[in-house]
Amino acid sequence: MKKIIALLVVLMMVLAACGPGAAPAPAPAAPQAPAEGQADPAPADGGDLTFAIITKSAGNPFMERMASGFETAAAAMGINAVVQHPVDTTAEAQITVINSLVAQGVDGIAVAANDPNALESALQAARDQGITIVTLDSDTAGSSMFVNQAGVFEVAQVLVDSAYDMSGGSGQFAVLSATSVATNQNAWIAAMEEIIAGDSRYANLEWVTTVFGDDELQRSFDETQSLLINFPELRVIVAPTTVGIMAAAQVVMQQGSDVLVAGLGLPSEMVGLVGDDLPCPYMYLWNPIELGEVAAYALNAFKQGDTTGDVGQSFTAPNGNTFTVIAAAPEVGIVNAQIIVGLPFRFDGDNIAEWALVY
Ligand code: RAM
Repeated sequence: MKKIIALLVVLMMVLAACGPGAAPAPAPAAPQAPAEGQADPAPADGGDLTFAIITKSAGNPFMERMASGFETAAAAMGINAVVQHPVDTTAEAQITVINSLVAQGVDGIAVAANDPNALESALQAARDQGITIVTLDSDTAGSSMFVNQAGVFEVAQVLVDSAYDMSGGSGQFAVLSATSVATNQNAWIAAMEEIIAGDSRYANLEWVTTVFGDDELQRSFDETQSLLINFPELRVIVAPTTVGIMAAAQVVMQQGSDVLVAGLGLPSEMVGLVGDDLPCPYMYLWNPIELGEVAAYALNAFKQGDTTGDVGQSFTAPNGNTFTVIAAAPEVGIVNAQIIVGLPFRFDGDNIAEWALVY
């Protein structure tokens, strides 16, 4: 009997080691339920705080995962959460939501900004009411801290290297981005330009154009089709957006094109499109659920006086991770001091199916 139990224990350990959590470092953390018996890190005031998250837009599964992480972390801290998905990826749609949250008197807002500047006065009005503002995913003026999913240059480097590798080191590639004013995509694009200009290894890559699908599926389909028509020599499409990469990979697949697709994709949307002999040999992302969680932790760190958002400060989140505030990077459009959640993680034919179950 003892032998059978010992065997079962070993079997369980092996199975656990094979799960997504054992993916090669740096693996994005899988969402975790709070351990039983673990005290809730309830806010000092007894838990009557309300935090809101404003995503880039409705209908984007990446944004939905991010919002769910925010809700889960807020609930674990005893904080009420409000989720707002604006009608489209515009600043106007977000300003409407910000104004209504100010009227409701929430205590904190985390926003994935659709514009680098246009939200500033609405956010300032919120701050004048004592509402704490952090940005996540995409930064904007008017926030106290940017919760950055991964270092800008780390993301740009994997995008450039994907283009280099998938093109065989030379030839044409194009970028299919989100909106033309999206801070996060523009930061990665600016950093890609710098990386390519600064290394002769990339001298034979030709970046033919950057087009914008506005994180709308139809627009991204249309832009991909135009790329395939306008650039018959194109080798790679790099899409630094989960909406864009899925649209591009689907079009390439439907048309039987040889163009390869690289970029940032949500595993659950990219199953069947990522892997050997598929349009996207591999792609990168981070854990959107964890990103939302960390934004809730950051808002609470402000409320509890654990940080004022000044560069050099550190705070430890309820998940045990310590975040250190680092400087803004205005040269790539990140105007607020920031904390970095993790690193881009690679998904390929070997791990896409298991990660698709997580996010
Ligand atoms: C899309 C959005 C989001 C970005 C991801 C990678 O869902 O544009 O802002 O971070 O892609």
